[in-house]
Amino acid sequence: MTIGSTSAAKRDGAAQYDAVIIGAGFSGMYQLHLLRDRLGLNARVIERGDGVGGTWYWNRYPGARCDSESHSYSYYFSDELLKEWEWSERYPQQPEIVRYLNFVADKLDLKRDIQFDTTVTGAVYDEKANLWRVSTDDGETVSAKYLITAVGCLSSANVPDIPGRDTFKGKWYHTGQWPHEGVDFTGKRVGQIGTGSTGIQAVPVIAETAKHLTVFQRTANYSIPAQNHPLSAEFKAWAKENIDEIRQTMRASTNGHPFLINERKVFDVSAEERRKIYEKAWEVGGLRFRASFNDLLLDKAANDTAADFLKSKIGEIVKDPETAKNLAAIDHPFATKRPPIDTGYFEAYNRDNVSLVNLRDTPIVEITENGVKTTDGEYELDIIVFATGFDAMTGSLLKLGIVGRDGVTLNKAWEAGPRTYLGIQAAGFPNMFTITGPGSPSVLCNMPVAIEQHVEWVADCIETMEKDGIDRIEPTEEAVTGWVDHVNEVANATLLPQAGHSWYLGANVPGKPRVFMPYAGGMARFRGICDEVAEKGYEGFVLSRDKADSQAEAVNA
Ligand code: NA7
Repeated sequence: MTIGSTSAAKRDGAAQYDAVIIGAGFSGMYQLHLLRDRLGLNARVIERGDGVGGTWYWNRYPGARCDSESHSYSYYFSDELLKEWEWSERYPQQPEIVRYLNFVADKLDLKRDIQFDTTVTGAVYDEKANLWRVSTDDGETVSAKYLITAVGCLSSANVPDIPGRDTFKGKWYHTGQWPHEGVDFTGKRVGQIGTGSTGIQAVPVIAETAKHLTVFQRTANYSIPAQNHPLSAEFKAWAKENIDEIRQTMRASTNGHPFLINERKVFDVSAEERRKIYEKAWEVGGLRFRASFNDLLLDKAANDTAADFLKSKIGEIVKDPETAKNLAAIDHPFATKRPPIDTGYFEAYNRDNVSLVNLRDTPIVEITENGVKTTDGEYELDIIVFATGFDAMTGSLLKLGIVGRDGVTLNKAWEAGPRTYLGIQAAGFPNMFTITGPGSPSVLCNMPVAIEQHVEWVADCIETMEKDGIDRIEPTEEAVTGWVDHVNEVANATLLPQAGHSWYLGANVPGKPRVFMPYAGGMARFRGICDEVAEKGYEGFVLSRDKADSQAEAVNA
């Protein structure tokens, strides 16, 4: 087994590591911990930001908060970490999450092996040397046997190329690239484009200080109150005393949350009972609403009952009938796009300083130097907030400049859409692992649960390779094709692909291939499949050793 040294070996003047990990969010940090501290490998993390946090490092917009409940939005690999850390609210705010990740990084002494403020500009597989050559914007190139991309699913900002954007005389910001010093909205006329999870969180907070906030809505969205609150001393104690049980629930659940989806079906109960169930779920709040019945994502008629309930709530909350009508004009089944949860979103439209523009009726024509012009007229603005989401799941990967075997780029290999085996590896890119990549549950799951599973699977795989003297691992084309088919099959068995404009399908980015990217078969099932693949000697992968004449020889074919 290769035992890592504390500093990188130098070959041809360049630092050589066992593993290079790109990104220092939840995934990259844990991957570093396992490779360095469990396997004894020499691993280096390269991170663009000047601190840990990944997605949470960048998403500092007003109201930024996690939609997973805080006691489940933690690393569960260490009881010690769980016992030492204390979350303050049901849903953690962005600064608290960054504090948590710094606590973990310090506790595990991770920062000494993270190179901050450094952007990867290319990662090229050198077949002869069986090394990844990773170049960065500081002009350096390092190499490693293993390349692990831990770049997150939602970290490549999608700033729409609306004509005239650069002529705007005011300031504009994307929520995912928010200035660290914050933005003062006091006395400002603000326009916000986008009403996804981010936009829905931002509206009530921006409205508190802006002179006026105009929300430009393209697709109306469901939202469920988060019912956020400070955590009681009793709850905090309960969470620490029941770590095993919570871990078990999250592992058994479809979406990695600390609650299970109810077994009953929508039409098993009377209309009156259903209404009561939905009312109760509304009061409990958050993503638990989705767990009220087990067929909400399988049966359109069942889904309609939830959709109608949620639309009726908008009508009850929003006083202006025209605004209420536009907010409730939702065109997709409930939860087929990521369902937002909010704190005072619909209520914000009852303020005198908030108004809604329905872009379906009056689309944006251009951005002018003064503001946003729709077919209905010009809205004069001082600040535009783009809450327009991300080039999700593949955007950040494709920006890395990855080149695999025979000079084939990842962009070329994925030009018709991402193709992976288990979301972990792509054919033609030996020893490259993607954490929560397309084809894995990732964004359909409470992310830390998906991340821990992937990171641990990758660490186990690398451990096996090092022990057995394996030089490379790579999936077969057949395994990749089989997995892509399976990902489509399980998605098509649900209503999820019915939201034709969802980022799950890549439909929010012009020109992006429309492929349902996350694995919709459930986290627990996915974990079982991955475990079985490993138990069967990495079925679907080719593991090979170099022979003396440097030709590769498959060892598990
Ligand atoms: P989302 O969910 O992709 O939402 C982006 C929003 O921006 C959505 O309402 C889009 O409308 C809108 N949008 C995007 N481009 C445009 C243009 N060109 N014109 C008008 N409106 C536009 O991103 P979020 O950041 O809110 O959430 C991402 C995830 O982060 C979330 O699901 C959680 O998992 C955490 P559209 O629906 O495309 O018509």
